[in-house]
Amino acid sequence: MSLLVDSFQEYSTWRFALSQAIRKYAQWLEKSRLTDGQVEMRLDRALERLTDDKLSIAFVAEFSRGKSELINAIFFADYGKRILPSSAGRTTMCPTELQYDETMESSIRLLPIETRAKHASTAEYKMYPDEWTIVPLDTSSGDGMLEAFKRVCETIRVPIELARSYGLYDPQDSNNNLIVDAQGTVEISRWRHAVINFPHPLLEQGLVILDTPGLNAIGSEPELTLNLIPSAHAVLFILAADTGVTKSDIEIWSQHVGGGKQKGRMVVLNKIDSMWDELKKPAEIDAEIQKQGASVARTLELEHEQIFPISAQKGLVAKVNHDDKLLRRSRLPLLERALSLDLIPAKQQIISEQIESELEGVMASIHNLLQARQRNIVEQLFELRGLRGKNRGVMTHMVTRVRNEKDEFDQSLMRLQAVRAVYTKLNTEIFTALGMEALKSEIGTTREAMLKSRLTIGMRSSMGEFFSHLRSRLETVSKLTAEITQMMQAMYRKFSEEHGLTLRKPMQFSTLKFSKEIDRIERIYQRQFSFAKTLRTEQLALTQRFFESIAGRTKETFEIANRDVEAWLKAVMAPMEAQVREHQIQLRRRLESIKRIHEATGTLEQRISELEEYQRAVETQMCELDEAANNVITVLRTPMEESQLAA
Ligand SMILES: Nc1nc2c(ncn2[C@@H]2O[C@H](COP(=O)(O)OP(=O)(O)OP(=O)(O)O)[C@@H](O)[C@H]2O)c(=O)[nH]1
Ligand SMILES: [Mg+2]
Repeated sequence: MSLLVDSFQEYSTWRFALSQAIRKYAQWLEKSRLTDGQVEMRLDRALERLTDDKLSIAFVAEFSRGKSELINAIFFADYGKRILPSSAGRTTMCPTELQYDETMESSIRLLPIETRAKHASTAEYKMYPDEWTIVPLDTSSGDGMLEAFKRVCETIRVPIELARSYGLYDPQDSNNNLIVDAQGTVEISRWRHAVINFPHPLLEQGLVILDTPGLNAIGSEPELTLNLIPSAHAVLFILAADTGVTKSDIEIWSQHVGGGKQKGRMVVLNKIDSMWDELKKPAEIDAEIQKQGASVARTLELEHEQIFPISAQKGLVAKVNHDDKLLRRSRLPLLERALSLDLIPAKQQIISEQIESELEGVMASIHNLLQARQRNIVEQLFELRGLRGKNRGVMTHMVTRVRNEKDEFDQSLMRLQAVRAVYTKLNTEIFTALGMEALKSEIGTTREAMLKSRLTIGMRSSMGEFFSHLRSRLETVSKLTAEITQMMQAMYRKFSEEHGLTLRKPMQFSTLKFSKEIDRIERIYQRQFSFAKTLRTEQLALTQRFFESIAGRTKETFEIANRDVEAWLKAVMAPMEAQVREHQIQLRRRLESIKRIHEATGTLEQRISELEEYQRAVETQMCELDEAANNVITVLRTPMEESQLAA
């Protein structure tokens, strides 16, 4: 197996070890009765993030550059044959995702092309299984799989008018190379999107592979440009040595891959075997490959090292026949190595930072709680030991003192009630600004305005308004959360100064990542639509379809924002409530034990030794807690063996 496969497996092992450590920590908390709903929720979120973690790799290129062949060579050589159909001319007709979701049977789900006539994005259609044609997949037979996979390539002939209304045929587009036959029909893909679900070991571990069709199809499916390609962790852009860099290659590169500015974007120069001329010396051939690589780098404005010359076909053949010499010659292992070095450590770092920030708060609040408990015991012991050999007068004085302390604390609790009321009010305001209902109505209004307008200018202004409304909603949320942070900070300070509670400063909620996402969506929209004044039918159809994808993507963004802000709201309030509860209990206990000693219903020494025993128990708890927490942190911060990756 390749290095990429190995290091991906290692990454999965790490994720599993981390889940185990978090589970152990959670179990310990439960055993020690230190959890509450809020803590549980946050630990669950971290665990969910780990199990749902996906690694997606997209293969993007003009048709026939060898995308499908390269996927076969990197991932599916162990089937001993070509699993994804790959042949001359257009083969992959629609975007194809390969993944494994264990809640679904092995199958190919195909979304009919007719759905393009409706205003819904593929992402939305994914929520309605009945809209898809399902082809069962028999994974025990390689031939059976191959047959089933061919369905993805099916085409139909439709009248030009229909193709135009789907946004698939535009006579004025110079990249358009659909041929109209005598009956006035053109050949288009039968499907709009395909999802292949089967339990391949890598897919089981969360790998998602995206195979795409050439420029025509990429440009007409906004879901790809807006969502699937930008969100892929790695994008491999493929050129072919026999065709060189064509105009449409460059268009795909700059419009859809994003010009290589993002991390994890790689350029593959495929089919170098077309340069393996028997009459030339190996050194000469190498020099030619070098030269072409350098020329590609110049054209795309990249460093030479960023271009990977390979032969996918020879790589696949070499793997199937266990021919090491040919495999080396195909240079496929060099690409795989670069991909794993580029991709997996970065992915691990992202997820470990996310999990750490999620857990940090939980761990600190539990730690502080136990520490407060310890401090309380120390104070009580000090108090009680001081009573040894004292007369009743001193004890009466003591009872009064503790009672006063309790009264003062109760006063503060009243003030906390008032803060809670304001907090609830601000909560409501946040969800009004960020709520899905509000977003849906923004989308509705914009959609209507767009349908009415046939002029670019009208369309532009309604889109512009849409984005600026979304931004101002996020700004409102930002202001409201800042207000809450300030209020909570004041409350935290008060409780720590007046009652000795230790609370971590509440963290500020940031809407930055959401407004960045909105900016990103708007940028893609602007890059795509620099049309003339009046829109032609197919441009209109495309813009409207594009809007549906934008709407879908913003809905997703808002859903995440809602979830995040909800978790944050709990995280600022819950630790304080837990500590306040704890402090209340301790004060009551203290008062009771002093009262009992005062009324001579219990003895001082008995109470002292009870407390000492409790102190030892809490100390042990603290040690256990630190151990469980440290264990999680250690796993979290263990980067995958660099040496292994570099091997
Ligand atoms: N000589 C040579 N041919 C290759 C190589 N890789 C792919 N091919 C051939 O190129 C043709 C296209 O390959 P595909 O894998 O179907 O290309 P694709 O990019 O998936 O094309 P579409 O699905 O049509 O968008 C097929 O005939 C392959 O056999 C290679 O490394 N060397
Ligand atoms: Mg293909």
